[in-house]
Amino acid sequence: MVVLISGAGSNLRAIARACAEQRWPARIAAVLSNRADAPGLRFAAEHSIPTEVLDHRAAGSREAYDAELARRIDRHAPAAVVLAGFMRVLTADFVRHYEGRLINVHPSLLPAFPGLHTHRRALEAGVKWHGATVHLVSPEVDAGPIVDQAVVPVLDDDTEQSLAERVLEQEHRIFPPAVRALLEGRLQVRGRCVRVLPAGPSA
Ligand code: NHR
Ligand code: GAR
Repeated sequence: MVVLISGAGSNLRAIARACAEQRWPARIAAVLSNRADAPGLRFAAEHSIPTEVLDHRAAGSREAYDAELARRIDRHAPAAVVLAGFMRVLTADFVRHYEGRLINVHPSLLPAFPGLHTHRRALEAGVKWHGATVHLVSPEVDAGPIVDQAVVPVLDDDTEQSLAERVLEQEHRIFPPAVRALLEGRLQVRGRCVRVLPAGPSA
């Protein structure tokens, strides 16, 4: 798989750990970031995972950026492309190229709060429950078939940060098994609905 990041890379770490500990028949071929200063790049380098930076500010257009991104990704011929805190909206052409093998973790209970600043918006909306969603990526942002979700309570004294931490913990719990199911061909997609078939017997 190829993992795309923009930031801390804690979901990248969760996937790398599960992949190693559970001996997935897979490996992270490369980590790509649109930001040279993404802390997640250091984790990858420390674990001998090849890294590449492709700065979106150097590209002439979204189409040009995504075309170059796809070129870099396709060199690895990945079975899955994982968005792990990747902060750039991808063009429809890019998404279609990876249809069925492009997966994202989003920090809200979709379809509530697609897009950015989800924790702030959840607090402002006064919701009592919030969470995380793993979904297959479709051209429309944060609207693809839902693979898994996890719920957390919103507490009276929550801040954006305290809520983000509680959600992130759940992302780390649900994202790796979803990526594994995708890699193992255990996602059955019918329209917007995804059935996750059980894992086979493990060693
Ligand atoms: N691309 C498509 N076509 N479909 C999706 O579902 C996508 C996607 C690209 C990224 C992740 C998503 C999230 O989990 C994701 C899903 C960035 C933005 C955004 O508005 C929105 C959603 C997501 C990621 N980014 C700004 C942009 O102009 C830039 C923000 C920044 O650089 O900080 O691209 O929430
Ligand atoms: C995660 O909460 C992820 O859901 C979110 O950014 C964080 C990345 O953390 N993604 C988005 O907001 C995408 N728009 P990480 O770098 O530690 O995995």
